Parts: sequence; structure tokens; C-alpha cells
Amino acid sequence: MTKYDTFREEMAGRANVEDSPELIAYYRDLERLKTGALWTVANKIEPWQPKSESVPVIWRYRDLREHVLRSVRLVTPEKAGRRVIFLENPGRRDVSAAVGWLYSGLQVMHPGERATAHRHSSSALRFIMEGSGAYTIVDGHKMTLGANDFVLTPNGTWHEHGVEENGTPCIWQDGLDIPLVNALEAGFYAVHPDLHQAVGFPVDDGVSMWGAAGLRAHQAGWDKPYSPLFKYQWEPTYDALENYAANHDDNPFDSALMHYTNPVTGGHVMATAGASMQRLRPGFEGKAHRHTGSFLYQVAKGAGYSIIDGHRFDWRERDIFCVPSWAWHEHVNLSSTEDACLFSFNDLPVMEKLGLFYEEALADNAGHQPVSSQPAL
Ligand code: GTQ
Repeated sequence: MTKYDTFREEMAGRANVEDSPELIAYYRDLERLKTGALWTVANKIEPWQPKSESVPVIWRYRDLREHVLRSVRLVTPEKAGRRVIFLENPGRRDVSAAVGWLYSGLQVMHPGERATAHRHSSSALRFIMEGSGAYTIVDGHKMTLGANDFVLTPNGTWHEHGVEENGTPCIWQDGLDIPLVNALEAGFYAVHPDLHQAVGFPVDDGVSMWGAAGLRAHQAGWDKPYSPLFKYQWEPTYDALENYAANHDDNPFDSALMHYTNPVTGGHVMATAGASMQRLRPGFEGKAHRHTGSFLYQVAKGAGYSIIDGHRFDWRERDIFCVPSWAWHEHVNLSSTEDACLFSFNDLPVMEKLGLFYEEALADNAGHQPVSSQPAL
């Protein structure tokens, strides 16, 4: 844990220049030369500590679901490319981000529908919310998908999604690093020359090659910068969490938290995005901490609430909420008998690789935030 506690909220040593007629004339001259005086912007561009433009938001599934389904009657996947309702953080409308530099949306498909294959320099992931018969094809590997399954479509891979004829309407959450890739001005996009790709391997072959815990197939070789295991199924994930929770003490902030990993490296699943599943034991009341990195959570199981920057957000299954960078947060499982599970994805690989990960626990008030009586946005 890195503690970064040297911030001071005083102006000593910081820019503090008052305007004068001469200075204002000077600034105008500088502006004409496409320049500026640092002391007019220094305090803004070098904040004492991370200052997220994103606000904590909860997207409740009971509000969203009917509108997601409504889009089925309004547009086809062929015309829309992707039939997706994206999540818009009020502080990040300019870049279509759900939080920080992360994009997210809810994609819906009816039985028999499929979207064309494409690839892009953004990395993508999906978390299945409801329905049966959904599949995705990633570089010729077809995977069947059910509720709470987690799937990768890493940057540069051809991918397409669909729902089998005998399936039911399917909804899943997409997560992508589109805002980050665009901020870095590195966004490429291509449609597959044949519009669809051939399935080149047995269905779900990746799970049998890479998905066995602690074992690696003799023939397996991999040199790409993302996990070769594209699909992480719910049942083994939940089993692992239950087993871990039964044999280890609670983490004070996260109860039992496990990260989806690249089986080759043990590290994050993709170069720019990490993902986790956590189990909050019955009655768990987490303490508050904060760290850099942006997080989007989906409630995979149960009900509870999170306090994020002093606002309480009550959640239940399928709700999605975000925790902006450096926002205090603590999670609570309301049930004294049932566990609650939170899926989340994040930009931690980026923060870690760039040496920008910082974390601290709330020291005051026994580690809990005071809760505002004002509603969140
Ligand atoms: O399926 O790759 O929600 O490219 C937004 C952009 C999904 C996708 C989205 C995308 C995709």
C-alpha cells in the first residue's frame, strides 16, 4: 500500500498573482502568440490531489431495463452497428465516459440477431446480465454465454456477438477503454472484410485449454499482451470466492475480493483493463478507503449499499454504479443471511504501469464516512 499523505490545503508556495491592467494586457499578448502564463493555470493543472471530473452515479436496472428493451423495436443491429444504450456520467459527457476514461453500455440482442464482426484498438469486455443463447466470437473462438459470465474481446481481436435462434432476449454490459484510447489519440476501427468471421475452433475451446485452475495444457503457447482465456464462467468464479471466503479473514474494505487473471502471467486480463469479483459476506460492513483508478461495479448477486464520497447508493442485483478516482468508498451487505457479489472493472493496469497507483484508508471516524443528507446527482 502506498500512502501519499503530504498534501497541504494552504496556498504557500502556490500561484497567487492578482490581476492588474498591465497583467491583463500581457495575458492578451501571450494569448495572441498561442502561449500563456503558467501562474494563471498552475493551481488548476496541478491539483493537490486527484480531482475527478466524474461524479458517483448509480444506474438502476429497474429504471433502465425497459428502455434498453425498447431499442429493439426502434433499431436493428445491422443499422445501428451495435444496439447499445451507453452510461453517461454527468461530468464526462464530452467523452461519453461512464467514469474517468472508461466507457460502458448495455447491449441488447434478440434471438436470431447478430452484429457484424469488427476490431478496434480499444479493449472491450462484457458481463452478461440476462437471457440465454448469447454467444460471442473472438478471433474465430466461439463462446457460449450465460448470466454473470465475463468475457474479453481484447484490442485488435475480431469480435462479433449474437443470440441463437432458440435463445431468449439477452442483455449484457459492455465495458471499453474508448475514452482513454481517444485521449491518447490511438483509436483505430475496422469492419471485418466478410462482415462475419468463420468459427475456427471447437466451441468454448479456450476454457478447456486455459481455464483449469492451476493447470496449463502442455500444447498451450501464448505471447499476446492479454489473457488467452477469453471467458470466465460464473460457477467456478463463485465457487472460488466461497472457498476463499470460508478459509480467510475478511479484507476490511472488500470482504473477499478476487481478480480475474491472465493464466499465463497471473496479472491483469488485458493491458488497459482489469476486472474483479468480490463477495461481501452476510452482514459485511466495509471500511472506507480511496485509491486512484476508475471503477464500474455491477451487482451480480444480492443487495446492499455503498457510500461513495459521502453519498449513500442503495443497490440490488444488476444495478451498476461507479467509483471515480480517489473517491472514498465503503460497501455494505444489507442481508444478515445472504452474501452479495459485486463484479467490477477498472483501469488499474494503466495506473500501475504508469506508476500512478496510490491508496489510503480513512483514518477518522472509525474508518467510516459521514453520510450527506443531500441526494447524489
Ligand atoms: O462490441 O465492440 O458498447 O465497439 C461500444 C463500442 C460495444 C463492441 C460498445 C463497441 C462495442
